[in-house]
Amino acid sequence: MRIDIISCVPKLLDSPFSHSILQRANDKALSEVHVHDLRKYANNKHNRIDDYAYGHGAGMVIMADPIFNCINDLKKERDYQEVIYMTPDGEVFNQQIANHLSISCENIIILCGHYKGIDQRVRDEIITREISIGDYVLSGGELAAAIVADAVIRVLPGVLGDETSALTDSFQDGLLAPPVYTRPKEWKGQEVPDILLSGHESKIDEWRLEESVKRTQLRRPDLWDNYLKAHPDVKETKTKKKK
Ligand code: 6GU
Repeated sequence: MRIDIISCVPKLLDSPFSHSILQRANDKALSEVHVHDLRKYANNKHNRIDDYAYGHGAGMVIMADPIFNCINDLKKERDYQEVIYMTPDGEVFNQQIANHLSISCENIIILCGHYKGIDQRVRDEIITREISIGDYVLSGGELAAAIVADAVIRVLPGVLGDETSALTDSFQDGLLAPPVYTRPKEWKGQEVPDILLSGHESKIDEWRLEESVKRTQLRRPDLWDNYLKAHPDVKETKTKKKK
């Protein structure tokens, strides 16, 4: 998968893709991330890409032309399945969206907003999808774009060493992940749960599911509600067990 990120502060994106899993995905040629400086597409000699908003009070807005020119140049080279605009008023990002993008896209453009946003006409004309990472406002879309790219790349087949490890992430089955332990067996008087040392695989899986359920019920009743709707069979056994 290829991800092209367009930004007016490209330096903000130097580091996230040069370490750990994302670096490895890049080294294994499973993903490539290219960052483009929007200022290079300014159509004036002062390199200006923003201007005052029409109407009063709204602040600076990124102009349509630099964005259009940059995306057009990219589209001349290859087809893009999605042109995503990162914006706090977009659809809230989640694991399902990450999985979907990962499965269905070969090439993606991610456009980062800044200031008061981008000219609405670009959104209407070129953008295929608008994504937010949550209900709070960041100074720009760069960190949000890095988050989306990370979540999408890590679920590409072959990126994680152990193929099953993305499947056991929190959210993949609609539940939070269970607790995990490593050595030492006893730490500050706290023991690792016996079941994990038993070697009894099916019992361990059962314990993990129970812990996932408990954690989800306690911390994310909204997720638990959705889980029950998707698994009508679970409702009975779990509510019986709780009694
Ligand atoms: Cl995508 N951009 C900005 N600027 N703020 C955000 C966001 C995006 N998602 C949540 N807050």
